[in-house]
Amino acid sequence: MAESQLASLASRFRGCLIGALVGDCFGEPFEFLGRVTLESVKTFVHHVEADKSKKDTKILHYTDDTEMRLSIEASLLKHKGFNAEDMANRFAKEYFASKIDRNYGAHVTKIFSDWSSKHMEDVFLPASQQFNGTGSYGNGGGMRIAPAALFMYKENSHKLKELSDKITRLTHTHKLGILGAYLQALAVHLALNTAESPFPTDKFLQELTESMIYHEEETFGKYSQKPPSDSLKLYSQKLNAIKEFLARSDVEKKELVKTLGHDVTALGSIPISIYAFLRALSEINGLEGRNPYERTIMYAISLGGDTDTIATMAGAIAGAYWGEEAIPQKWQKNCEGLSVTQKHADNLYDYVKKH
Ligand code: R7I
Ligand code: MG
Ligand code: MG
Repeated sequence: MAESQLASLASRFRGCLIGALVGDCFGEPFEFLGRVTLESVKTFVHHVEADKSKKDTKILHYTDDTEMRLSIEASLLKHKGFNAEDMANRFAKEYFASKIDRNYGAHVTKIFSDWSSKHMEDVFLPASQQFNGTGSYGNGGGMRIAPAALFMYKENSHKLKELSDKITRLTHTHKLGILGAYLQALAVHLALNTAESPFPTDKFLQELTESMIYHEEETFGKYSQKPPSDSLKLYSQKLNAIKEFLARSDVEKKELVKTLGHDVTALGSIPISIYAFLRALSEINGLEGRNPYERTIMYAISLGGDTDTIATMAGAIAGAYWGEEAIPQKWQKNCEGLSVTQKHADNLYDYVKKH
């Protein structure tokens, strides 16, 4: 596909969800491995692509990121919108039914047990009681939120936020967990709605930053625009840092990770996912001959840390812009859950077209 040729909307719906799936499945073997390099990611991808003997090709399993995403899609489609009890039931049912360890976050599974063991009048209650009542700021809200952006394709960002917040609050009630999931949803929504080529990076970052400043002020009150020197505590500050990094050609992984993070928190993983997508719009040393979607996934994983989640979030944004055709067939067919993901993408596209 020529990079200047934009994919159809149906292809972008598929690209977004398959893009997320591939990021999860490819990132999973590297999650919190001590040392991940671009070379080790390339070796892994070559192995997947070699595909010499079908017998040797083990399917790559997805993790919690995808399992929960699939439940969100099924629930939104079934109820033509958000239904808290149904979505919670699906999250818990899939978790307890799975024969594979999907590597869920340490605290979120307690919520599933609470839903299952107690008569829940309020499905939002268990999440709000976690961490002494502040709720989780893990990246579990952001990792699974892409379908909300597809479902809200025609709606404005306020409607998108309403849906994103409701879905996230089922398991994550900390303000940073909720805001982070919305930032990821908005990034996917903007990418999906971008009809310009080349990708308008400055405009995209400006829209994300303005929205974050607005909602951060609403959430935390007015704050100084000057970031604290030791760490960045707000999404808008991290987005400013991304802009500065993109303007430089000499950014080392160490500096990126120190500033943006690559951990299981929402604040420590959603900004670096957005950065990976934007950085991969341009050539990356060592990834010559790879298209921008491939670069996004390989580069995102090479940044280490929470690799399945960072690659799934970066992959959702990249796929929403570049479309399904940008994702190599060999990558797709090695991932567990491809056909159900394709079906959900098509059903969401049909739903959006009719409403
Ligand atoms: O956010 P969550 O669903 O985890 C998602 C991550 C992804 O990387 C997946 O791929 C999977 O591997 O896990 O699960 P939570 O248990 O809600 O949050 C993840 C972790 O973040 C928690 O287990 C805590 O270690 C940490 N954390 C907090 N620590 C202190 N105080 C989240 N919130 C807090 C907090 O308020
Ligand atoms: Mg995971
Ligand atoms: Mg993860």
